[in-house]
Amino acid sequence: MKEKILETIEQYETIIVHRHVRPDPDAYGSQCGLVEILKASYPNKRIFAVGKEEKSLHYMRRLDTIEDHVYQGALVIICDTANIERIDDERYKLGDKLIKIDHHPNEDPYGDLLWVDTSASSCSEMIYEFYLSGQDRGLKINDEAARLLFAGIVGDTGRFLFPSTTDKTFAYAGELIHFNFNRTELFDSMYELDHNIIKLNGYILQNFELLKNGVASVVLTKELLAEFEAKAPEASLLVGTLGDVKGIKAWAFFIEEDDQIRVRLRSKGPVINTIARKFKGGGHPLASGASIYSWDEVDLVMEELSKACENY
Ligand SMILES: [Mn+2]
Repeated sequence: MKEKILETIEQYETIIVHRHVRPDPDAYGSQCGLVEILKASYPNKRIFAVGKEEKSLHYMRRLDTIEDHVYQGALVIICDTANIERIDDERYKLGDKLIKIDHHPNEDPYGDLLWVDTSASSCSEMIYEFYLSGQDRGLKINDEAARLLFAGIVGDTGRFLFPSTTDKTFAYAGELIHFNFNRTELFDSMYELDHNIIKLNGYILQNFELLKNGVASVVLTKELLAEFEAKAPEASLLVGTLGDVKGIKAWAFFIEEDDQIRVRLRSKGPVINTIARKFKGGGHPLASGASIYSWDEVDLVMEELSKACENY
């Protein structure tokens, strides 16, 4: 499949790369890492990374703004995005051909060409593998691409902590750090938090509820977020914080936004993306997200989580 994708890329003069909404470092890393690799490899092609910019990810790369007509006859590649509804910028439809490159379960097999590898720690890892496989056909990498892919891998593996981290992940990361970029600066950009967010984390640690069956929950209302001057996406960054609690099996963050309550689900074993799917969401087996629209639904999510933990 990698070869087919490369053959297709060779045939197009314009290539536009998308990723999912509410981007994370792997979404940016795979999207922009691929763009940098293609730009280095094909200086005469027109290659763009598009989507709504996320301010907290400006340190990764700024995105390109393009007109609709650029899509005419273009190849569109979507990175790190399991389903069509999650693609950022629906103009992906305007292109000539569509390629999906992703590491989430392939529930929505969209696109003319698909390369889905659920054993990959991150989509960025797949992009590096794509580069390796195409090296002898002229694919080139540069420091910037290496920095972006490294950030994506670090982001999606929780700094190499998650079980999705394999020997391949370490091997690729080991190769990527030979490129010239400032790793300390990158880690600071990824993990430094404003003091109010650290304090919100303190609140979460003081107030989470852990049930006997290993399920925990945190409720963050709009009022509470306002108290800490925190925005919902910033609060979402703290969801991993409960992973260190002894005895915890799975947990949920309920974060109130203007039009919905975002549900962030994490697990140390029980599969929870099946639960996410019941509440208009999805994701990885041990890390997924969903949406509910009233506080009454919190109990329903918690019941499902309890069931999953008790059956585990
Ligand atoms: Mn990813």
